[in-house]
Amino acid sequence: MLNTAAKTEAPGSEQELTDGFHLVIDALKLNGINTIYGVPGIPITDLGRMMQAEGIRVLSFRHEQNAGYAASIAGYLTKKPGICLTVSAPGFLNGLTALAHATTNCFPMILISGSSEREIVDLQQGDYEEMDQLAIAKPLCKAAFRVLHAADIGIGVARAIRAAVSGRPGGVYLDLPAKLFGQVMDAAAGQKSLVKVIDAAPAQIPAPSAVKRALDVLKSAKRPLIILGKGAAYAQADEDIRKFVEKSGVPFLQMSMAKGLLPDTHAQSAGAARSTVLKDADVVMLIGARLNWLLSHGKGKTWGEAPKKFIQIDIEPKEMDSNVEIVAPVVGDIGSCVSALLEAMGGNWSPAPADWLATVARKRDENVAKMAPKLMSNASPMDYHGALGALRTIVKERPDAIFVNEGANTLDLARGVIDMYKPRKRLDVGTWGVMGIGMGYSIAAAIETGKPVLAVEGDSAFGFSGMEIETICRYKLPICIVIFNNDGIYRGTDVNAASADPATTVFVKGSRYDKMMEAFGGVGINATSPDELKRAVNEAMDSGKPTLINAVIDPAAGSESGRIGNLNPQSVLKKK
Ligand SMILES: Cc1ncc(C[n+]2csc(CCOP(=O)(O)OP(=O)(O)O)c2C)c(N)n1
Ligand SMILES: [Mg+2]
Repeated sequence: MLNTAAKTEAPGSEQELTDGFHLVIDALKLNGINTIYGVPGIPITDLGRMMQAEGIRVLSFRHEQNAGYAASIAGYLTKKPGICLTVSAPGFLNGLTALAHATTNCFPMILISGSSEREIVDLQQGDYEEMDQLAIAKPLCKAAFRVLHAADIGIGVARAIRAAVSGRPGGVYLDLPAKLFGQVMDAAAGQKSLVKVIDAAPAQIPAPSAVKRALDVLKSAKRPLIILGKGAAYAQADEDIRKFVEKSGVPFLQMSMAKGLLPDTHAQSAGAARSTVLKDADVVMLIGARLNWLLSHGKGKTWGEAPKKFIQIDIEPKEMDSNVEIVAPVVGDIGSCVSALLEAMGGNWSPAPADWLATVARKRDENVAKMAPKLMSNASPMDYHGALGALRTIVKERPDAIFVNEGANTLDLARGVIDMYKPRKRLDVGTWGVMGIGMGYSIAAAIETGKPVLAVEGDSAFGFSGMEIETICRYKLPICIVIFNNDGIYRGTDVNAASADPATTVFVKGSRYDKMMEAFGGVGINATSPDELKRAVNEAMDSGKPTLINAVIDPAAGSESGRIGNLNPQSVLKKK
């Protein structure tokens, strides 16, 4: 039953009452929100308890940032806002990084935070966990709201949901002061105040003229390229996107989290010929992908000398011309746009020139063949390619599993080596290249999809959210964590010549992260060769038991900053 109101004896009459706690719960349930990620404490401990009692799944984390990352990826996977629930000031701030991350990555998420007494906070009189949270959240998210009256909870929750998922999705902050939860009102009036959000993310249909313009440009191309971004994966328009790409006959690149939207092994995939297609293409169609740093802003060396025309499909009009001229902007939601493109192509569309596709395929096959022997190495200590070769086979055999990935070399090399076969199976550091998403993403992926999770983590990356292995063991989630342990950040070989302190990028040599897992009743394994690693991962995936595998990687194997070392500023002064 939705209405959680309680019968209360009011003097003289029996009146049914409800309060802020129950109205928040009812408002969320009415809108189909049934999972919360958070950390309890004043003023939201009882809210969490009551939510659980009312059948909402409440996952209690060890740090709000990880709960926030979990909520953000839950939003990406489900197209419903992921909810993170935090306490005031420090809990709120811990969750805020994830809220900003959700906004940057266009994931729908709502950070609901308890807050302290407005009257005291606003006079800066030093309340318990005093902070003007609404003001701080505002610049970091898509929208921010505060509810002061129980009768407004329904509207507040509805606005937060709609703001998070409509248009370009993003993070929303909802501030709920402590006093609100205890406010009492008539239950029937409370019930009436709730709002069910109808059509939370309305379709945004592109203009037919924009669709025609885009197809005209595509038709004129000699060497076209399609780039699929995570916006395309988010749209869940998988079938239409596949049909469109296949009908067009155009080679495609998939951005990191779009990998698997079409199988990476697809005949038109240009994944292993990235530098060739970026340089040589004459028309580039971006679908749910932004021309940000991840695509070198659409200009410069990466994009070569050949003049290019860009077609861009995005829900956000402001995205157009952000870095280069877009000759054919198509604004609308990806699902509507792709279906309109398909329809407008008609029955006799001539596919892209076959010689271009053949050139791309040749280059791709050459590069794949070059890489193959490296992936078969069974050397110990392992290098990245040997270890990834083993994991690549496992992912191929288990295409439904979710693959979570963070680190520097661990991320960049895994992205290149591990083929994905189904949409939304690869979850990683996203637009910011942020470390710390690993355990939060893994937990939410397991909870939201019910599928097994394989998390491949650099030893540094893992450290940002490592304490959540207790959470994983507590909820008995089918998550297998593989730590690529090379004794540090990028490499474990740096030396500090100036003092006895270790170099800034190195960790304790020979650490055994597997022992941490055992402390919480999970399975811990130390793997020193690709064969051992393969056996251990397969066993973990078969058993579904929380497992952590410490994969010992040669500390000298990595390179500075993985594949993006060029972004490091250089000192012009001579080294001392
Ligand atoms: C929140 C955050 N802090 C710091 C960084 C800088 N950073 C980039 S990669 C990385 C760790 C790389 O080491 P590891 O995860 O062990 O991967 P490896 O290259 O050793 O395989 C760090 C600290 C970041 N991206 N995000
Ligand atoms: Mg490392």
